[in-house]
Amino acid sequence: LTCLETLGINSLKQGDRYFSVLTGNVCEMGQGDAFSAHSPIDGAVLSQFNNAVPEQLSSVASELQDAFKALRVIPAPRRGELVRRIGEEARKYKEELAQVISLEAGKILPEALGEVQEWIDVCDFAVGQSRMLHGLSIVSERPGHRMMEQWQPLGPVAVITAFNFPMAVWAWNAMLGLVCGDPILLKPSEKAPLCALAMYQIAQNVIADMPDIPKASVSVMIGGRDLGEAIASNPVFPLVSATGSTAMGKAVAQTVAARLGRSLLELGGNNAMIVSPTADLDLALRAIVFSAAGTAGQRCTTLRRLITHESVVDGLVERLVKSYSSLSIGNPMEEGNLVGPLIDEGSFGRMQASLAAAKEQGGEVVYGGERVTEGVPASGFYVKPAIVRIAHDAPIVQEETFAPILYVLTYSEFEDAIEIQNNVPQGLSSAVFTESMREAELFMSPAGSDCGIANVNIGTSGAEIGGAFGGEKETGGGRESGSDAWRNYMRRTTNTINYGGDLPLAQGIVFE
Ligand code: UN1
Repeated sequence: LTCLETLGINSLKQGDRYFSVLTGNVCEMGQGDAFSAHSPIDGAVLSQFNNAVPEQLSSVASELQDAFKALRVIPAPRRGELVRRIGEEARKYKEELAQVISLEAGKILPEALGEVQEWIDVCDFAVGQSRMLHGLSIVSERPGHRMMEQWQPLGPVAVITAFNFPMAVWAWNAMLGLVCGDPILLKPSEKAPLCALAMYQIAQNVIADMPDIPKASVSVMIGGRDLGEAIASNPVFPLVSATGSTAMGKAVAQTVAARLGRSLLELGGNNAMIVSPTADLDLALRAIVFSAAGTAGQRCTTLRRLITHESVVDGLVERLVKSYSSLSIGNPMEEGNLVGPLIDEGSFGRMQASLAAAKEQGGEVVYGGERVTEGVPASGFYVKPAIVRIAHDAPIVQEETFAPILYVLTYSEFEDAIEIQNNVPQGLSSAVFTESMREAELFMSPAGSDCGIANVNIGTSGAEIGGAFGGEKETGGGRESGSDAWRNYMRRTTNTINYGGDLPLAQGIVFE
């Protein structure tokens, strides 16, 4: 595995075990249970760790607190320079970084390269932002007074990530958090720990040449659920940013709320696309296949529900089946393959259970769903992406199954399609394919999609970093990456300054 060698990850171990606690100053073994991370490609053991335990958090937390004291007074453009150099390193090692993603998450190389590109893009965005942490100037009602608003660094930020975007999600949070003056502690998915070490190594290489930047600004702890809980309950972290399942997010949010901390959540999606009778079906078809079958259905933005007008549904399903049958499924590191493996056997089991439930609830599997064993590495869980025709009110359609299952539903009136689209607990991404300006505008209006992302004539997945990313309801309400998401990582202060010789009170109060 030359990519690990080139990235210098192999130095982050003792014997055959990687470190689980890394703060730039300290690299330590975890003191908890041993675990190994396997490649979904062929089930091979990729790395061995010991879980970091909650007792190991307190020294890390105090290092991050010290780091914060230094980082918060370094001018933001200098922190931008740190992120600019991290972006340069990510560019330099783009290929190797993508390989690590592919090995650990099973993503096909073009998509893994795209993920590293998200990291690079958000670096550029954050560098610009580092000179635009603007506050407001506010007029005062009092003579000889002036008011303003400033944005100040918030404190150490904990970032808990999922296996499916092991680099991009950290980067959205960390690159912005760093320019905002916050040290970042990453707790990665235990399924993708080497990605975390790769990012750590890239950042530490940069920090080594910038002695004013505290090393612990980019820290990592690898551990299990108990470590996540310890992080969520620790008041050293004013903000906990968590990406993953709704169940995990609810647990984190409640723990953080109990100490009145802030959480930034990006949880499950149950993303839908409405296909209107006016739609450009050639375009829709391409968008559906990438959104539904791409990444083997393992994006939180994956298209899961296709709400199709009854007049076009049969023809569209026929074309979809044809296009699904030509998808090359196999080793994600081999050129030409478009669908890689599921992350593990558990994921395969959940997919099969959902398909069985769909059938029980009157659904018809019109394509796929079964395991592929020919022409793919043994021990990987490769599947044919499934297409299921089912009633829109079948209970299984309410659930996010993190696998490639596309439920095809039908509608007759456009307002009903919007109703169906909104009638799930999640609210991440949505799309409409239509040539009707009225339908497109209605879909994006207050009476339209209730999701954080509402697209017209493009799919539900593959968002650019410039927009605010996230969604409503059980998706958790957070917005990360572009737009004004930087404000999550800062605290707002309101300043009132008296430059006069008198002390007039607000609201005209007389107190003497
Ligand atoms: C995720 O699946 O957690 O919009 C993030 C997209 C990607 C990010 C997905 N840019 O599909």
